[in-house]
Amino acid sequence: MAMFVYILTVCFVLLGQWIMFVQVCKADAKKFINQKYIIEVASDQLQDTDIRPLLGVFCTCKSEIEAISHTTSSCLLNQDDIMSMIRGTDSQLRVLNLQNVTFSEDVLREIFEQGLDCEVLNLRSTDIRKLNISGRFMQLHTLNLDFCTSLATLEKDCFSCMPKLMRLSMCETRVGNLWTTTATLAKLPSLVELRFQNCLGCKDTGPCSASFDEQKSFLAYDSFFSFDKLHVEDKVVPSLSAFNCSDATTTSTKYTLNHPSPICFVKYYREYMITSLPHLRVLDNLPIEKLDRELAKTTFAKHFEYLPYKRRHKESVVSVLQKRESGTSNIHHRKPFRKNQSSSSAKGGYLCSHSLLAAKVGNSVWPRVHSISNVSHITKDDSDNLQPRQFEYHPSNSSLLAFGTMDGDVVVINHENESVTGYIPSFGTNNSVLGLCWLKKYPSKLLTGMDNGSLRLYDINYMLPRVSGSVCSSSTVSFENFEHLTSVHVNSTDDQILGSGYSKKVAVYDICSGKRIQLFTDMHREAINVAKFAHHSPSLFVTSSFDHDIKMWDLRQKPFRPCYTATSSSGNVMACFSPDDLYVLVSSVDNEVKQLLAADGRLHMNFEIASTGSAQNYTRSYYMNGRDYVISGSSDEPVVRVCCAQTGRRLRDIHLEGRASRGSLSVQSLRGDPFREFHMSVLAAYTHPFPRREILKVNLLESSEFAEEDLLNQEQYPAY
Ligand SMILES: *[C@@H]1O[C@H](CO)[C@@H](O)[C@H](O)[C@H]1NC(C)=O
Ligand SMILES: *[C@@H]1O[C@H](CO)[C@@H](O)[C@H](O)[C@H]1NC(C)=O
Ligand SMILES: *[C@@H]1O[C@H](CO)[C@@H](O)[C@H](O)[C@H]1NC(C)=O
Ligand SMILES: *[C@@H]1O[C@H](CO)[C@@H](O)[C@H](O)[C@H]1NC(C)=O
Ligand SMILES: *[C@@H]1O[C@H](CO)[C@@H](O)[C@H](O)[C@H]1NC(C)=O
Ligand SMILES: *[C@@H]1O[C@H](CO)[C@@H](O)[C@H](O)[C@H]1NC(C)=O
Ligand SMILES: *[C@@H]1O[C@H](CO)[C@@H](O)[C@H](O)[C@H]1NC(C)=O
Ligand SMILES: *[C@@H]1O[C@H](CO)[C@@H](O)[C@H](O)[C@H]1NC(C)=O
Ligand SMILES: *[C@@H]1O[C@H](CO)[C@@H](O)[C@H](O)[C@H]1NC(C)=O
Ligand SMILES: *[C@@H]1O[C@H](CO)[C@@H](O)[C@H](O)[C@H]1NC(C)=O
Ligand SMILES: CC(=O)N[C@H]1CO[C@H](CO)[C@@H](O)[C@@H]1O
Repeated sequence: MAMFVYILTVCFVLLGQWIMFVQVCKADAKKFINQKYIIEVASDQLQDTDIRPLLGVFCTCKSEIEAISHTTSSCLLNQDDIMSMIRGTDSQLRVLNLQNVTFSEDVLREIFEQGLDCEVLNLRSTDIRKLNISGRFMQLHTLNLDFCTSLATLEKDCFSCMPKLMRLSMCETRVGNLWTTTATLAKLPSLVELRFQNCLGCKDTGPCSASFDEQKSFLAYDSFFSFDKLHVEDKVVPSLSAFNCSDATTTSTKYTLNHPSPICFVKYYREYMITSLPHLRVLDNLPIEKLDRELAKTTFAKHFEYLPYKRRHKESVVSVLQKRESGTSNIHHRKPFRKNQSSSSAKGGYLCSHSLLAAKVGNSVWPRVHSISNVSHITKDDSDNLQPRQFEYHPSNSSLLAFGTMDGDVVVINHENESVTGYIPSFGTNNSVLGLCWLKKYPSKLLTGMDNGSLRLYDINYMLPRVSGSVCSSSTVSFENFEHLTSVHVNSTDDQILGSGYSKKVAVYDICSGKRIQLFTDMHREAINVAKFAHHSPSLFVTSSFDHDIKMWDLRQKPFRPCYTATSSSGNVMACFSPDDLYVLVSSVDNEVKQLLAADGRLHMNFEIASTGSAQNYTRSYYMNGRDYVISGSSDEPVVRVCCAQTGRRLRDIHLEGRASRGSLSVQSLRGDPFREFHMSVLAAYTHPFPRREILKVNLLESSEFAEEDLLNQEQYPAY
């Protein structure tokens, strides 16, 4: 059927001040019925007093009104006017185009709170920071959020009142978290076309495969009103550009993608989306065929962990608990157990607790995150918050955590009830605490290392929770200085200390005398970032250096030389032993994270985290849940990644950036809680609006999403 466009432009001049264009548009030339109007209002010409007559015009106009378009960005109207204009036409409004409008947050908030009856909503290039949508958008089938460059996260319920939404476009936003985004999108029952980037020139979300002729027939139409008009006619019409989109359907390599949101750079993004959103038919203008779906499933299974501990189906916590109580847990259908009653039942309990963990983690895509280092009531003057620089969980007391600050304070807190147990103020010196290590045999002792090289051993039994003159001098042991110190670690039997720093040296101190007993020089070609003892072998330690090498050492070895050297492709930042000393986890600059066999340094697992391209960025990784999971963060990204240590599959990325303004949060350090599975703490540093730091406690088992998660959250597990 031949299509053409009929345009009638009527110009009203009322009150001598404002201009309204009513443009009547006809898409189907054969039947002059269903006339539609597009009303374009140049809002910057409007004054408050004009609204009433304008609304009058809208109301007398019995035909359907398709759009109110504010095409200019300098809007003189106050927000109430805009709202009354939208409200005044709401029942007739099918298309609302607010493209490029600079609204105050109030207007958007009101629209999101109250909802609209329109079918198409265009918020392209508007300054949306939060999609906190609680209103009902029952008729909405097309939503455009392209170029909303402030939008970083989707609130978890933002799409719960859009039952008919079929097409969603979010090119060039800041959305980056595959996990939370997918969980939010999964709440849209009708969503079939989605994009976070577009095929070059494609204006809408449909598959980019139409012929040129079809495109040309819409040329006049489109140039007349450059908005997703075409969806209104329920025709999927692709771009007007010269790009040959038909290539796209055959091979994805020729497909040129534009304006990606950060989410598109997560490895296997497309496969993850396709597998998680089974109703989707078009993603990023590229149709999803049956084969794509099958391949995506395979890729997903290889690289992602849908639920922890290989659980396949989301279960409710309550049903896992019921099964556990009634003894009908599905564990009996899994691996056959040895016919040893006691070990089988022990194993059963173990698997059951894994089921419970999987159920909880599976149900909480938005982990609970909150700050535990803001203990401002102990600071000298209240304006001066403590700025943590390093922290360590206590190895045997599950409530305790110590942190040292940028200014040299040492604080021991009970992180369960967030009270201060001990506090040693810096007394005005400003040396940062870079190294902290708890002793194992003497659980009240804490070793600290400062950036000026001073090493001290404190006894927390003599530390007071508040400032009180000269503190605990009798209980403090001082050591000989270590120049450029960055890291300290105590040997597993608590008798020696390993110190390393921005140098090629490592020193061994005797803990009783405070004397340096050994100094090894030239252990590496460049600075050593950390030196760590093994957990169980008292004479073994590993060093990681910016010279790209990891070296394993044994103090008993004579002559003294490394047991082996393993090389990374960039400078090493961190190395640590797994709790059972079977593996060494190595993190190098820009997200190179690997697990080596501690015995000989062979590669066991490469976690394949996408690099950011920044050579300056320090990646640090630690173990969580014993050695089952690896958590990794970088000083360039507001993200913590959680991977299964045995399969390398990604369980989840945790984005912390919602807590800060754009680009201002970085992960300085992180640790898995040694007592609570899927709990960790992250040392976050912010640059805006002012520099500050805090320790964030992250609980992957808990979220506000479902009430049932609150059950048994406090359940503790023994240390490994
Ligand atoms: C919206 O703003 C962008 C950049 O500010 C501009 O290129 C584009 O033409 C504007 N669109 C409309 C419809 O005004
Ligand atoms: C979202 O909006 C509701 C009201 O609609 C408000 O109660 C709630 O606090 C808002 N949430 C956020 C995170 O802004
Ligand atoms: C587009 O690509 C298809 C297949 O690659 C080719 O057959 C067709 O001629 C191309 N059309 C244009 C306009 O380049
Ligand atoms: C069951 O296994 C445990 C440990 O694996 C072992 O100590 C015990 O002797 C075994 N019992 C029997 C009956 O085999
Ligand atoms: C720390 O807590 C105090 C109140 O306890 C609050 O006033 C202050 O804003 C908090 N600081 C930060 C950085 O969150
Ligand atoms: C942990 O430390 C706190 C504070 O020092 C103490 O009250 C508590 O009894 C300790 N718990 C254990 C199990 O030692
Ligand atoms: C926190 O817990 C510890 C030991 O469990 C207790 O001694 C202390 O009084 C508690 N502090 C607060 C503020 O509840
Ligand atoms: C601490 O640092 C500030 C600024 O960095 C400096 O002005 C001050 O003199 C320092 N104080 C000491 C005791 O070193
Ligand atoms: C290092 O700093 C600490 C406290 O900040 C101070 O007590 C110590 O004397 C300093 N050591 C050196 C060598 O400057
Ligand atoms: C660590 O502990 C063992 C066992 O007590 C001891 O022989 C060794 O000298 C200690 N220190 C080092 C650095 O190995
Ligand atoms: C700790 C560190 O080196 N952080 C760097 C990360 O990268 C940014 C720039 O990408 C630097 O400004 C930081 O100093």
